[in-house]
Amino acid sequence: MLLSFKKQGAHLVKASFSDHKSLVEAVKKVDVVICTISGVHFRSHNLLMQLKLVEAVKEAGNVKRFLPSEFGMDPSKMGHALEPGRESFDQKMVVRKAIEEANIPYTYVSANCFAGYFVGNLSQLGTLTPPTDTVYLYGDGNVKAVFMDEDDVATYTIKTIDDPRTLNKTLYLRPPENILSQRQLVEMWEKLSGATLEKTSISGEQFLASMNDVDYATKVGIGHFYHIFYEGCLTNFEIGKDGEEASNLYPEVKYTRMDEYLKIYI
Ligand code: GO6
Repeated sequence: MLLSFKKQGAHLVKASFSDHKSLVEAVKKVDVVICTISGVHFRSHNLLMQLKLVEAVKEAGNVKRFLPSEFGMDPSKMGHALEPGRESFDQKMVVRKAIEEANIPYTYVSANCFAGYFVGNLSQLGTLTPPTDTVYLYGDGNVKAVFMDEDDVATYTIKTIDDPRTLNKTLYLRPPENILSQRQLVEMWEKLSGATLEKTSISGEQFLASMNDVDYATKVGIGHFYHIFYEGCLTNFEIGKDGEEASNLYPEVKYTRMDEYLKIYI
């Protein structure tokens, strides 16, 4: 992946999290730092590494904008989140605190549901492709979520890095046509594929009870899906004065609609 970036003209710089000086030197070469370190694959190290990066950015002193690795739900709205999924929100808040205490200029990107994890599978857990017979609906399936093509997340992220309107703010990706309920997503797929799926509703209690007897990653997933599809945590608040909405700031971006995105699964 890194070499493919190089092919497209990116200048790769070597640095190591176990070598503070090398991090500072790397950071000194750039105006903007966008951190995309995974919380899934490096769960135990994500916090430590991001704090080391914040430390390097602070010492380097030249960075005009820092974007920590967030790109999901807004962690500042997840203080009530269920264990064990809440860990990543708590850690993101620790990183935010370090950034703000160091007076580093920042933008937080709340990208909501990456399509690869939430759309191709019609938001079914444990699979990444559409179900063929039965689709499980969370409750009545009518709670609104926000679905984003990952390339559009990148496009909006790059737009924001030198935009004074997003300095020290959260950029929420909520393009109006991608604010959809799970039921609307399923209907899009049925229309596209010509298939009719049997719909089985799962109650919130039933869904939470399924957290017993599953592996750690699934427990995390169940908690997150619960907040998104039962509670509506992505859409149950208005964007306040500390936030901006991406499609509103950048109307020129032709974001991918989810019926278009779903075509690859036919
Ligand atoms: C994505 C997932 C999909 C989990 C967020 C288990 C943090 C966020 C929308 O890593 O747990 O099957 O905001 O079996 O702030 C994972 C998590 C989704 C992907 C949710 C996420 C979303 C993390 C699964 C599964 C498709």
